[in-house]
Amino acid sequence: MKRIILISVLLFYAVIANTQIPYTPAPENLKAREWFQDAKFGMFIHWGVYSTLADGEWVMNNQRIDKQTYQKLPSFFNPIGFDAKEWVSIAKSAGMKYITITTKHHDGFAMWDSKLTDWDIVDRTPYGKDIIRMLADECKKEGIKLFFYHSHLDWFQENYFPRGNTGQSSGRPDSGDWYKYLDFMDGQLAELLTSYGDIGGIWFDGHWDKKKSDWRLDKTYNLIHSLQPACMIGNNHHLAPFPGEDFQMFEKDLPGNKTTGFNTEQEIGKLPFETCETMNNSWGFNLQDKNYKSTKNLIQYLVKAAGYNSNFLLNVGPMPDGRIQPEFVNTLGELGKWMEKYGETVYGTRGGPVSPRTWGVTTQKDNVVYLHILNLEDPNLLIPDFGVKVKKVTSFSTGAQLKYRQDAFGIAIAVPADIIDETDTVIAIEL
Ligand code: FHN
Repeated sequence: MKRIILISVLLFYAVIANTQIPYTPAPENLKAREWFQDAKFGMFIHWGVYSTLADGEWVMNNQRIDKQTYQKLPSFFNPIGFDAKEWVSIAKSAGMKYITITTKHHDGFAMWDSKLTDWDIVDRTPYGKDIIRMLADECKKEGIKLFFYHSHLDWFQENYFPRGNTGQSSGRPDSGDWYKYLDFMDGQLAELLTSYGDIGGIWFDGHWDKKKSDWRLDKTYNLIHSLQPACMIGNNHHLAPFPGEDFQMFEKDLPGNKTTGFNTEQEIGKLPFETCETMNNSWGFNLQDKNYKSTKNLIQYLVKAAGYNSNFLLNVGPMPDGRIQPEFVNTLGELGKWMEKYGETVYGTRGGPVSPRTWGVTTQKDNVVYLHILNLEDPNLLIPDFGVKVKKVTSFSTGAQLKYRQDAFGIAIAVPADIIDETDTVIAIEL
């Protein structure tokens, strides 16, 4: 009898251990999600030793540089122009509320003082300082939330084996212990979440390199949430969200548009959204990439994202000397001026009652719906009725009341020529 009881107890625990407990976000995590959705605009920073080659963050893979050769790069990395204060001030004056920085990109190089490897900025570069520490301190001082981009994919670690679709020319042996790699990754994440204060979120990337592998995401996600329950997890796997995630990102695309080719399987979930985009065509510093997006284009991208109920994370790839290139700084300054005037129609809003159209998008805060007209085709705009009585329609920039009619056919609004702004004509509908 005793034996039967013992076996039953053991069986019970074996079942419990293998049962996945559904993820219930902590109250502080739900609060963080609200904050995130209100914040709307963040700065993405791709920076690493690859910037010395001025050919983007994929240079190790694209130029087929083996690991031995790539290890020369840290000795060229001496960013004496890096000033955390300057970066945070550029982000703040652009109207950005948070920063997401690459702690480790696919080359595996740690931009903080990792105790688990010497493949890091403090141990390998003449600069020898922990830029994550300096940035974290400055962000805290200035009220900017800090998020960490962290690459699952690693072209440097030998235990990242079997290898995935990329990093094939890194010259690593054809053997390695995958679970040791995952332990190492969890260890590095634990360092990042226990030494740099409150972290807004972890922005994973690179899962797509080995989609079929056992990534042990539950363990990693549980670790993050147990160390910092409010820390939001997002994973750029280009799929529908996995359990344990707190936001969903869309790379170079608006939620659901599936225009990039690599996100055809990406279904929209119920989590807060974030769209990320580059200011030229590169994430990491690229000397030859002069395809700078105009201020108008970027404002319209930000506004469209808001209309899709999404944040906008705009990337800069700082130069090897640590400065953000002047072309980006100028454009960000112009975005900041626009946000000073129109921020009210973006911050704290959610996607409005009329879904995105060819003429533009809507956002809403409390009893005000903002029409963002990005491409007006006719002097009168007819929008579908959304079932609430309109009290007043005004031009957001001039305050002038506009003529409108609300009936069974929808809401028709007269848009006079003198309020038209070719970047974004904002109309406020008071309900
Ligand atoms: O390979 C990366 C790329 O370098 C960059 O970090 C972007 C940012 O969204 N994500 C990956 C590609 O999906």
